[in-house]
Amino acid sequence: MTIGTHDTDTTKKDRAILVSLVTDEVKRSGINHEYSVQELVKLAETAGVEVLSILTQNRETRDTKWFIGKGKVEELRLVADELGATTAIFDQELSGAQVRNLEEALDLKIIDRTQLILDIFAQRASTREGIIQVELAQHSYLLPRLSGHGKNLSRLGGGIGTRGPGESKLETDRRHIRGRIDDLKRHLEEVTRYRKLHRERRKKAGIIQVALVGYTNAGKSTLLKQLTAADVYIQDQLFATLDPTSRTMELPSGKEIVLTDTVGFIQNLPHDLVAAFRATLEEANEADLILHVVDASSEMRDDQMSTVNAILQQLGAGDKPQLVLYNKKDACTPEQLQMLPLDKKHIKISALDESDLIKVRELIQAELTGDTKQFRIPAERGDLTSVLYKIGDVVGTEYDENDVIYQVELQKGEYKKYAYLLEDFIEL
Ligand SMILES: Nc1nc2c(ncn2[C@@H]2O[C@H](COP(=O)(O)OP(=O)(O)OP(=O)(O)O)[C@@H](O)[C@H]2O)c(=O)[nH]1
Ligand SMILES: [Mg+2]
Repeated sequence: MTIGTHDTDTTKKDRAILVSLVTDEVKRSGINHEYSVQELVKLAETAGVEVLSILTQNRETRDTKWFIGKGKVEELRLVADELGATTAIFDQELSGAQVRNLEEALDLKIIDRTQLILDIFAQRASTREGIIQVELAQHSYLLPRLSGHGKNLSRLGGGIGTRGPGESKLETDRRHIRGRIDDLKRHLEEVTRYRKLHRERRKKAGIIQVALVGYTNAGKSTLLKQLTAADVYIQDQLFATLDPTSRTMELPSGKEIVLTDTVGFIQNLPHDLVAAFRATLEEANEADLILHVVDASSEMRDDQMSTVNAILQQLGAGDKPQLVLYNKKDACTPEQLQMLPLDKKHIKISALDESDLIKVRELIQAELTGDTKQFRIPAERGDLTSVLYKIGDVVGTEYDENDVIYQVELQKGEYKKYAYLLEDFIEL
């Protein structure tokens, strides 16, 4: 049996059987378990796993010891033997004891949905920040699952990829892992501070920040590439993007803004991951405007949108101005297109259609710029001139005796901040 440690032969693919347990609780929760399993297949493939078969069990509750029923464990063993599986991947989260029991009974590597997602992130992480965040999430996930059964620790840490916390780290005790978590948190704080400084600098310079946010595989990176000619990684796979990428983009007016591509969301995003990726996700939080990119051709469109909105809420970015871009309209059925609730803030596009990109640019501009206002500033209040340049674009100046009349195209957010200084000088 191979264990995903640093010396694993990566050319040997894990061969997995996927297992889904549909309990009454799952049914009540409204989660579409069939779709969830489809997504698990994609996640497994993304992680480089060959999916051999899918086993589903309907059962009132989960089994404390085995998670699935004892009979199903036996069935799993037979199917695994027959197909030559190395791994079983469960669609729900398992307890440490369940993982150990199953591993001992089946001699298979046991992985759950959360661990699979963590593994994908570990394979993808490339920046210092990304690597720290993933390791932190992995350790936070593993810590409560360690219980002194020494020989199992390495397996627990095994994972799919070769970049999980290695065996050597996991053979150490909990105390060591706690220490490592503290270290990682400290590193992360540094990175977060740096990122914050950077953002504040952009903010001070009056640069408007717009974030692309959405379910994984919706087309966020494609849009960034199309709108800014950025050289980014685009793949028909889940979690192609992990680290945020920012590029400047020009609006039709010629004004430049910063557009940021972010990590995709998924239903049941592991809690530890959301916590660890706060620094990254913070980009959405700090944006002046969120572009919510939706795969309009997905059968699960509405569920995916709710997932994204719920996570935005959780991050404290729920009330940010948002434009919804229903993407992949070229791949939609006529019925799907008809169902789209379109208005000024919800438009249908294809990231690959030039004329739609123009629409997106215009929409962003319209959303960011408010009305044009005139201000009459007396000569002795020259100090207010710099404020006028902060609240938007000065598009015209006229002189009238001792006053200067400025025409300003307002930036909504900025104007709000300074309106109190300017109230008395608005020219009606
Ligand atoms: N048909 C069609 N495919 C699209 C469109 N936009 C993006 N795609 C495809 O959708 C897949 C995912 O695109 P990405 O841009 O990587 O998606 P993402 O939202 O960045 O995904 P993650 O980084 O994984 O969260 C790729 O295969 C794209 O080529 C579109 O308008 N129409
Ligand atoms: Mg992407």
